[in-house]
Amino acid sequence: MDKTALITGITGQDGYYLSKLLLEKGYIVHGTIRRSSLINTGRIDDLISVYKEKNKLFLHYSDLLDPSSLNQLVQKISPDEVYNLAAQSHVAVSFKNPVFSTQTGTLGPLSILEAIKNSSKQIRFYQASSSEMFGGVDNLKLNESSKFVPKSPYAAAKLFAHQLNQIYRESYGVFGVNGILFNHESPLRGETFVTRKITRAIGRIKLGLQTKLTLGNLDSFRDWGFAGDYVEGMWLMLNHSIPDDWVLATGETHTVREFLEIGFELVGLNYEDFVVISEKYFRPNEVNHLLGDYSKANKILGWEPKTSFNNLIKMMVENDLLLAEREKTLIKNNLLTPTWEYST
Ligand code: NDP
Ligand code: GDR
Repeated sequence: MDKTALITGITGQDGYYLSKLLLEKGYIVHGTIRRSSLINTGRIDDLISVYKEKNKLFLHYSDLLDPSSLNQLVQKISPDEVYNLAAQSHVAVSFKNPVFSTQTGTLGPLSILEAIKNSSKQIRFYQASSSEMFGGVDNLKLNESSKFVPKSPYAAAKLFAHQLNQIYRESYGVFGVNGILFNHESPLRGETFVTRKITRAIGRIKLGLQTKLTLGNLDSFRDWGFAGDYVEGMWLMLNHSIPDDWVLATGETHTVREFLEIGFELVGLNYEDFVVISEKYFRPNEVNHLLGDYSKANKILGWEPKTSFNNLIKMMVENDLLLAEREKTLIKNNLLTPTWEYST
């Protein structure tokens, strides 16, 4: 019998890579989508076109703030595995929308855990925990035993869900897994996260569609990997014999400035000629340094990152050069209004 998975946040970056992986493994995948004024399945449209008609992929309206919808889905689908990827995932936005960010980050996983606890089936649960929970207070290599010092509403909500999952594991025997993932990026990364904001700008600047790039703190360090590698780790964790907490990272850290240097060099430009710094993009509290130690996942699950920092940037820049070319053609044919700089 094919396994069944329920994925919240299937329309996000990780939702795409994870559902693709599971569908290719033969899973039946159910995903939750939010009602929005525009159709928001852009990232997964290619999967929908292949797998929906084969009755392998199903989409359901739900929201992390609606426990009844999550409970009904768990009951109706009775999945083997639930991956809770949905979240208001932007750290800077969590300072601006703290209530929504906290409610989605806490009530969502709590509702799912309650539904799983009350199910007669042993449903495995994956919670998308985050390296943001560590707070980057010193320059250590961080692992599963490192101290958590959350520095944003986003991180505090993630830590609540992380600990709640441990509590349900210990109290009720729920098969709850926490994946503490360090930053992972891809050509499908949201365009307001720093890496994608940079590579989108590189493509547009190279093709004359944009003249400058406005950013905040260039000196923070992040351990950046490729999202496609990380979703394999999620699946390995959930299919391990015991539920546990796991760090996925690359074991390398780089500054935003290094990302800029390498990215702009790939198209023969110098980032210093285009980057403008604005207070607008500085956060009330910054996580200065993140570096992960994935040795536990490597030793026990056999997981390791496959994509280097330079190859990740190259993949993203190449994708965004193609997007800029397409955009340029649409503008030339009066099918699109030029936008000089994307900023949110
Ligand atoms: P994205 O922001 O790309 O995707 C988030 C998903 O959550 C989207 O599908 C979004 O829907 C959905 N969503 C947001 N709010 C709600 C809500 N109230 N109810 C239901 N769905 C909602 O994030 P990623 O794919 O990058 O990340 C996946 C998860 O992993 C997130 O929980 C994130 O916090 C966590 N994480 C990510 C890391 C990374 O580097 N990418 C690192 C560590 C953890 P819509 O498309 O409609 O907006
Ligand atoms: P992060 O990712 O906060 O690490 O969270 P983000 O790309 O937003 O920021 C990384 C670093 O870049 C600095 N920065 C800017 N960031 C943004 N977004 N926009 C800017 O203009 C800008 N200029 C500089 C930031 O200050 C920060 O230091 C991501 C998310 O995916 C979370 O959901 C996830 O949990 C963590 O990674 C691990």
